[in-house]
Amino acid sequence: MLSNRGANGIDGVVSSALGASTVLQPMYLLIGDLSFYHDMNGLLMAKKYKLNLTIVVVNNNGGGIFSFLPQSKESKHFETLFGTATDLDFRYAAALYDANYEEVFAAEAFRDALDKAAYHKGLDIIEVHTNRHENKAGHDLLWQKVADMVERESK
Ligand SMILES: Cc1ncc(C[n+]2csc(CCOP(=O)(O)OP(=O)(O)O)c2C)c(N)n1
Repeated sequence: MLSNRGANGIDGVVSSALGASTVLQPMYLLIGDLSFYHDMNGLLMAKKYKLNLTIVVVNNNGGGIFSFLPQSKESKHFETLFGTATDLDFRYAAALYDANYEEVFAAEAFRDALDKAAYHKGLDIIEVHTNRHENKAGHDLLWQKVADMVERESK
């Protein structure tokens, strides 16, 4: 069993996955852009020790989780305090640490990138672009559908 220091917290997620990659292969890390950014320094170990890990960065340009919390209604301060978009282009982080880099916008391209990474030794970073607002709207729609169904069934 491998574990990080707790069930939540964005500290050390990249480093933990790199550590895991040394004892288990193949190894993949699925991570948000802020969590990735928060532990980007950990990538030095991948370069230094030629570690074999595929990182999928779901880049919705900020902390998407907070859109689901009550403070998301505080429009004046929300983006500055919680959304925290970085507008970073992670291809340069990949270049800094000699990682293979792919940027994908669609499911098929994502599958191709995963296939390629499976055959490539070393560090692969696949950046998947998503949209926080569309994600929240999609969840709201699903929740409403479930609520409607439950209501219908309970009558
Ligand atoms: C060390 C630490 N600092 C701050 C937080 C608060 N926090 C929880 S989730 C999160 C943002 C996560 O953003 P991202 O990784 O991009 O994932 P998303 O929510 O967009 O899926 C932050 C800052 C935390 N959990 N741990």
